[in-house]
Amino acid sequence: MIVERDLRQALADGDLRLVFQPFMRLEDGEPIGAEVLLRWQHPTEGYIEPGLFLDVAERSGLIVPIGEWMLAHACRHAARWNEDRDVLLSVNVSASQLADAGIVDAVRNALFISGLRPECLGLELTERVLMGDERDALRILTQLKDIGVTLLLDDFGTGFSSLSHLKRFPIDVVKIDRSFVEGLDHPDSRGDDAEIVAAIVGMSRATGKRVIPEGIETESQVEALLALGCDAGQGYFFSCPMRLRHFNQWLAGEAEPLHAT
Ligand code: G
Ligand code: MN
Repeated sequence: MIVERDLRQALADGDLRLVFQPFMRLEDGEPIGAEVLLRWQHPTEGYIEPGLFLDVAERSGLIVPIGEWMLAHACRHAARWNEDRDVLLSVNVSASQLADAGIVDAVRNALFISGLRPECLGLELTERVLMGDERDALRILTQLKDIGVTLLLDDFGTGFSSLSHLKRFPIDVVKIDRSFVEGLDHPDSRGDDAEIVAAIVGMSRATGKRVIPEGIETESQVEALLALGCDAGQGYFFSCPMRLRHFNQWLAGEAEPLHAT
């Protein structure tokens, strides 16, 4: 069982790692950004899935220092990539991070120290994160938006009040949940999923938001998404999350992306 003490130690010992999964332009497969994900390389237990420790991190409050560490490192890498190209690097933000007003200072500090342009830092929020006290969430998101960062709504379409979230919060990018992308491959459900994706794209466009469908696994999904008016996307079809070195080499055109073996 994972306990708080182990996780605290992991943070101190540098056993938490960042991996990077690209966002691609669908038309030509050019990288336009990446999502940063967390991994724990345990010295004796081996690799531990984030699903197994994020809960402990949330409940113990350790997610706050872990989140600050992620922000600082992510911004430092993104600042370097942005010397050559425009890359959006997005970090997932959990409910307790958003409830902690310290996130505004953490974002400001990470941007200041790295020199990264604010719009190149993305913060991904799930609809679950926005539930709780909506007025508090709105206040903090407004402060973050004032700094100039990009706000992404993650797993869109799976939450309870998706449309009201789009209306209420200053969202820049809608990440279409992979459950809608999956069906684009299957003739049986294709009709429904294609209509739903088309509706999300239309609504997002009309309200000035970009869309990034997630969980793209096949070329025919890419084609379907292009036909539905999506210009960007993310998923194993392009690459699994890559370690920093690999990601750097891939960005420089010196390595292939990572595909599941
Ligand atoms: O909730 P969020 O969208 O942040 O989830 C990110 C997770 O989704 C990561 O663990 C990542 O490995 C996984 N993921 C990324 N691309 C794909 C994909 O194409 N298919 C599936 N099934 N999972 C994916
Ligand atoms: Mn995400």
